[in-house]
Amino acid sequence: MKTLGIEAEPYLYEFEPSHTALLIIDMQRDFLEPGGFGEMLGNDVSQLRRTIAPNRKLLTAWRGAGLQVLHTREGHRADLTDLPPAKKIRGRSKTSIGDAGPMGRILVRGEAGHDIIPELYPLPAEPVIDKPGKGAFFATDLHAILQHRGIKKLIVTGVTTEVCVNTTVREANDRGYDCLVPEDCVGSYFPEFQEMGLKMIKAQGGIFGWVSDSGKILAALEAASSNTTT
Ligand code: TIU
Repeated sequence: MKTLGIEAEPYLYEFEPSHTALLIIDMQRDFLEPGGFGEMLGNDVSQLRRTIAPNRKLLTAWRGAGLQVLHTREGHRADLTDLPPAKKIRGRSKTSIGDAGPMGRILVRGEAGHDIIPELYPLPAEPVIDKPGKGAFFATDLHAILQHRGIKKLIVTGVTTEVCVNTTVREANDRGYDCLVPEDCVGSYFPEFQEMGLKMIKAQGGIFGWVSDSGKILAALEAASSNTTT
């Protein structure tokens, strides 16, 4: 496939599909499912759950086009040796990371709540990046994997818009990747952070990246596949 264009803000996002990966951030049961850690903290998970259907559609189309997909999960080792003490006590919540939660130990690798929701479950060939922080590049091998695979651009989706998605887009930008964020595929527990989190990315001529929606990505893929078949 040749270079494609996606209508986006602040301007057209151009990409070569074989050098562009779909990076799905932290679509984990503890953040999205009713009864999980996110809801236990008093958050409205419906604000995140509206992203599941568009992510699924985009993931299906991206896989169908034979393009690269990576997933991330926020969480820690069972012995919590990679959990900064400051992160453990932040929030002064009675229940925190590593404690028994509604779906196993909270944000601990291997526990049910830490895993990715079934609707977007990774295929065996799709790398899953286990990250201890908010950004997907910190203390992970994500950059190395992307380099080995010739990836130059990222479509970044997932949750939450202003926390792990924003931090990852900023980290990616500093490492030379062009990021596009489809707004219907990212979610925040707070509508005002959703709006501002996206504005921050595309402001100042795309200071961190581009913002669009999944329909426009699907349209670009469809146009490319009909061009190659006719
Ligand atoms: N994945 C991610 O964004 N982790 C968070 O802790 N997000 C919150 O919004 N709390």
